[in-house]
Amino acid sequence: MRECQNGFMPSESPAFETPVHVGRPNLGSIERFQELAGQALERRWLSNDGPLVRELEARIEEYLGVAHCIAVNNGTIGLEIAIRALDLTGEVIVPSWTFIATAHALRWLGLTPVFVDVDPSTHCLDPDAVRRAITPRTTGILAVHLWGRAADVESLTRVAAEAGLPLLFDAAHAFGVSARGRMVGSFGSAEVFSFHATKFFNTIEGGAITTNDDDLAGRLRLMRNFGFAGEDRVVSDGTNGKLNEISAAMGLANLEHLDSIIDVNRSNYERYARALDGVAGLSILPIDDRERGNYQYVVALVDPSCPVPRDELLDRLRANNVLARRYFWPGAHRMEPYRTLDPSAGLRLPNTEMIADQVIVLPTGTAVGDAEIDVIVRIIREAVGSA
Ligand code: T4K
Repeated sequence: MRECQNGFMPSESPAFETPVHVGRPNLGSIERFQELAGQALERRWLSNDGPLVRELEARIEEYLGVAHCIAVNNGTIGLEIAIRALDLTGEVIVPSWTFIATAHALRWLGLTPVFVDVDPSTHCLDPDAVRRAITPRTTGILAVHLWGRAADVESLTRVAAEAGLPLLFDAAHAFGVSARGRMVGSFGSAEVFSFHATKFFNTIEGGAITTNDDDLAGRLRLMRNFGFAGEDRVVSDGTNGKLNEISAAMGLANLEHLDSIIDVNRSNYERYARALDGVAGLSILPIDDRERGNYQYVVALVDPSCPVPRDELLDRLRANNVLARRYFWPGAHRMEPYRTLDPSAGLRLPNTEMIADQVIVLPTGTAVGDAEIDVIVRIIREAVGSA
């Protein structure tokens, strides 16, 4: 018998023989990927601004309606390059309710993340709380479109403009998502996507920074490649943020199937929402269907009125080989080094603390079919019903 994440021992006969995961990669056409990757191998051009990377960047610019896409080797490096290119220093406002990479990117560069609370109805930064948290030491705002729900871009843009601060978006979850009818990718000074294998659109590892600012785009391109402006001319700080050609091949192959992947995600999301409707104390975080969504996360919220505590329900799922996750528990402010640096941060983050105790992310994506969802729903309903 294996031991589950929370120390719970699985029963002898789990509902699934092989695990059903959160984060199973979506694959477009494997043949198309092999064809494109094969071309790269034959060209013997494998990295450093290759033709597949350029093609991927052009396709993304067109899809998002943004002037510049700078492909990078992962979302975290993308955030770090954008933070450097925007000259952020000192303190930057950021949610604690996000994947740890958002805060860590700041800290890795010697900046101080100042955690601000989120709006419980969207799980994204609360613009009023941001306004109240701005001090003379604040040099920027790093907002997150969590779960692929766009943050309140209008209010955040207004708050940033009033304070004269750059606004950067962590759009790791928000490829293919719109806000106010406009694709995420051209809000704020820049936006940073992750194309990690677990994202609904993936380049294995990868990401992109997008912006409409020509000067900023120039700085971002330089910084992605060690600051090289020519073969032996280095004109700025820089790092190695380059995406390789095999990853770009995966991106191009997956891009051709983007709409059908979103259709599957949406259908999975709706199946869960319908089937779990009415379960006591459990709800699915709604998605604003006036906007385009990618539906890549199915976020179940288990509130205190649910007869089964969240962690017990998670244990029950995991005992049945449903590898659901309690992302992003317990919140960045309760992880190191932030916990030690500011042990009382939770007092200023009541919504984050509440949400962190409620979330279970359920498996979805093209590897999860109707039959699996029906079984997962049955496990949840039985757990709640028998409590
Ligand atoms: N900002 C935000 C808001 C983010 O969510 C992320 C990343 C970033 C920034 C940084 O972007 P990147 O630098 O990563 O591009 C995963 C991903 O590694 C991470 O990219 C993602 N967010 C985060 C939400 O999820 P873990 O620690 O949960 O990964 P892991 O290894 O536990 O895998 C998750 C699930 O996926 C497991 O059930 C296994 C499954 N899986 C995973 C891989 C890689 C597969 O089935 N196949 C696979 O190939 O972080």
